[in-house]
Amino acid sequence: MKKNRLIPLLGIGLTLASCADQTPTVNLGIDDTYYIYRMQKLALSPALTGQSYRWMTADGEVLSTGRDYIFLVENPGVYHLTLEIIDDETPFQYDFTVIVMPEEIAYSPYLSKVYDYHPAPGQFVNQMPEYRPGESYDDMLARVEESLCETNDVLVTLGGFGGYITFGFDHTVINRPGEYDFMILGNSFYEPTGQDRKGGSAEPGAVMVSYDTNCNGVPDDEWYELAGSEYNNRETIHNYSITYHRPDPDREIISQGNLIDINYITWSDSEGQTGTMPKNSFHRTNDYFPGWVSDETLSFKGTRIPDNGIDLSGYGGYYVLYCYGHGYADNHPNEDADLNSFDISWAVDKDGMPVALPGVDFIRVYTAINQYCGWEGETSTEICRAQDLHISNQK
Ligand SMILES: [Ca+2]
Ligand SMILES: [Ca+2]
Ligand SMILES: [Ca+2]
Repeated sequence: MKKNRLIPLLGIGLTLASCADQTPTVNLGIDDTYYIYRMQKLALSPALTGQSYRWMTADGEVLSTGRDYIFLVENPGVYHLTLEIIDDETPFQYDFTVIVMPEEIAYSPYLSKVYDYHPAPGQFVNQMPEYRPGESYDDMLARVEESLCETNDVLVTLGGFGGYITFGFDHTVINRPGEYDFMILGNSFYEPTGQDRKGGSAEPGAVMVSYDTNCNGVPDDEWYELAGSEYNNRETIHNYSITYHRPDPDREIISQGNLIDINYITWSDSEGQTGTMPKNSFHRTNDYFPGWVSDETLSFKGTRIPDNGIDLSGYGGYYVLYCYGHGYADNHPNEDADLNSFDISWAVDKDGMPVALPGVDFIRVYTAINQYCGWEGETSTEICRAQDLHISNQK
C-alpha cells in the first residue's frame, strides 16, 4: 500500500490520497479533489450519516449505495463524482473530483508478494522449495516468494488436498468485464497418447480471490471462490475438510511395490472417510509433512472436486490425470494461456451466489483433489508464476 505523500500541483500542496486515507478533515469527510494512482484504491467514508447513500458518476450512473465506497479504476483520467446523502432531515449532495494518474514506476505484471504458504503433506513438500532443518516458517515463506515472484518461475508445491498459498501484485488486479484478468502457471502436461480427452498430469488447484476492503494491505477480508467448470458437478463436495496426521513413529512399516511405507501419513475427512498417504520409493529421503510445522495435525478445508485419475494399465502402473474444463490452476499445460487464465467475475460467495468485484488484491490457490495414484503418488497442485493480464509485460 502506498503511503500518503504530498505532490506539488499548481504551487499548492495537495494530499495524494490512497487506500490508507481514512481521516479527511473537512466536515463531510470527503475532499474536493483527490489525486491517486491508477489501480490503487481510494477509500471514501463520509462523516455525515443519512437514511441512504448514492455514489454516482457525472453521468448519473450509480456506483454504490453503501455509506462507504472504494473508488478504483484502471485508467488515468479526471473522474467527476457525486455523493448523495438521502435523508428527510438533512439531505446532502456533494460533487468532488478524483484525478487518477499513471504510476511513477511501472507496475509489474508478475507477482510481487507471497502472503502465506501452507502446503498439505506431499512427496514434493520440503523439496519444492527446499526446507533446511532448523528453518522457520518465515524462512520458507521468503523462499517461496523468491521462487514465484517476477519471472523466476520456480515450482512450488501445495501438497495434497487443501494445501494453499496466497499471493498478490504491486497493485490491485482490475476486473475487466467479459475478460480474463490473471493467469497462473504450473507444471501440467498432456500425455502423448490421449487424443479424445485431454489428460496427463492435471492436478487442479481451486482459485480464490479477495478484495482488500478494509484497505490494510493484509488478506483478512472476505474470500470468494472462482467457480470453475466443476463447481456445480454433482460429485463435487463443498465445504470439504481433511485432517492429516504427522507420521506416527511407532507405525508398522509396510511396503508394497514402489510404495515403501503405505501407512506413512494418515488422514480423516468430513465425509467420515480415512486413508493414508504412502511414502514412495521415488521420494524416500524427504519428509512429506512440512518440516517447519510443529503441530501434530494439519487441517484444511475447501471445495473438493471429483478425482480425475484413471489407471489405464489396470494394475496401477499408468495413471492419466484428466484435465477439467476451466477455472483451475495446474490443470492444462502453460502453453494454453486461456485455459490457465481466470476471470474475477467467476467469483461466488459461500452460498454459491455470484459476487461483483471491481478487482482483487489477494489470490489463493489450493489443491482441490484428494486422490492417490499408485507410484505417481498424491495429486498436488504446483504453481510457478502468476500474471496480471491487464499490465503490459514489456520490461
Ligand atoms: Ca474479468
Ligand atoms: Ca485487508
Ligand atoms: Ca502438478
